[in-house]
Amino acid sequence: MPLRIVRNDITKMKVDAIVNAANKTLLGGGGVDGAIHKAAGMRLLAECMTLGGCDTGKAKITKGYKLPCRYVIHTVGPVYVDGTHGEKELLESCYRESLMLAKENACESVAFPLISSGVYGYPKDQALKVAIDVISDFLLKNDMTVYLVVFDRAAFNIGEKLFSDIAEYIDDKYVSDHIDSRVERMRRAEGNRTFARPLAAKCEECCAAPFGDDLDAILSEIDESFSQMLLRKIDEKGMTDAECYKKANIDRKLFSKIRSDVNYKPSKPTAIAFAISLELTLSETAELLKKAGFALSHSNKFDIIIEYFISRGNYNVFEINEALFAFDQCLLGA
Ligand code: AR6
Repeated sequence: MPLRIVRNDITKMKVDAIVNAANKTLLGGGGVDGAIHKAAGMRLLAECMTLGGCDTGKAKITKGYKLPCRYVIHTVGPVYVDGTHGEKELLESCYRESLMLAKENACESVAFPLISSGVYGYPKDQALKVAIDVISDFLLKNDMTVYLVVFDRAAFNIGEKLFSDIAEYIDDKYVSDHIDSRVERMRRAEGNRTFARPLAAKCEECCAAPFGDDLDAILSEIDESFSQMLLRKIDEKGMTDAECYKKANIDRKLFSKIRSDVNYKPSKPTAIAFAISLELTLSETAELLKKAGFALSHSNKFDIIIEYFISRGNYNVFEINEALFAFDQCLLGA
C-alpha cells in the first residue's frame, strides 16, 4: 500500500495513528511535540506520565484523545551531531519501531512528521531519505497507508544535486520542444498550402466508401487493453500481482478493480506508476500509456521528470515522487 508525501499540519490528519517526534521524557516540548500535546489535551500528558520515558530510536504508544486519530506513537529521534554518532541507524530505528507498533495495533494508516529534522538538527534532505527508505521497505512487505507529513515547502528539499540535474533536464527538453514546435508550425503552414486541395479530394473518396460490415470486422480485432497488457507484463517479468502494485505505490483495491475490468481506464499517474513498477523502457512505457490513451510529452514538467528517471534506469517510485513533489507535480500511485 502506498506512501504519500503531503503538506499538512500533522494534528489535522485523519489517520489511525500519528507519530510524534518526542524527547526522552515523553512529557511534551516544542515543535511538532508541542503541537500534538496542545491539540490532544491534558489527558495525553497524563498518559505519557505513566510511560517512564523512552530511549532514542524506540517508540511508545498512547491514545489520541482530542486528536482526530486513534493513537499517537511517540518516538525519540537522535540529536544530529555530525553524522558519525549513529544518527542514521537511530533515525531508521525510529521509523521501524513506530511502524511495528502501528502494525501491532492494527493501524491501517499512519502519519509521520520528518523526525529529528527540526530542533534536533538532522539535515532535512537526509532525514527525508531515511524516512522514505525505511517506510518504502516496510510497505513492500506490509499493507498500510503511510503519510509523510511535510509542514512547509521550505522543509522539503530534495538532494541539491538531483534537483539541479532535473532542473537542467527540464530546461533542455523545453528548449528542444520549443524549437521543434516552431519547426512544426512552419512545416504545417507549408503543408496546408501545398496539400489543401488534393487532401480534400481524397477525403471525398474515403467518405464515399461503405463501412458498415468493415467496422464490425475491425472492432472484432480490437487491440489488447491496458489491463490485459499490464497483467501480461506482470507475468513476463515474473512478478506477483502484489509485488507489482506495492512497488507501484498503488493500493490493493484499485489494483483489483483494474484486474477485474478488462476495459478499465486508469489515470495517467496510475498508468505510469505501473510502468515504473514493471521497469519498462521508454518505448514500452509509451506502449502501455497508449493503451490508456496517454503519451509522454515534452510540454509538461511531469512527463519530463518521468522520462528523466526512466531514461536513467531509476525505477524507485518513492524517489520519483520526491522529485515530483519538489517540482509541484502530482504524485504517482493511487
Ligand atoms: N505538523 C507536521 N510537521 C511539523 C509540525 C506540525 N504541526 N510542527 C513542526 N513540524 P521538531 P525534532 C515539523 O523540532 O527535530 C521537541 O521540543 C518541523 O518542520 O518538532 O525531532 C521535542 O520535545 C520538522 O521538519 O522535532 C524534542 O525535544 C519536524 O516536524 C525535540 O523537539 C520535526 O521537528 C525533537 O526535535
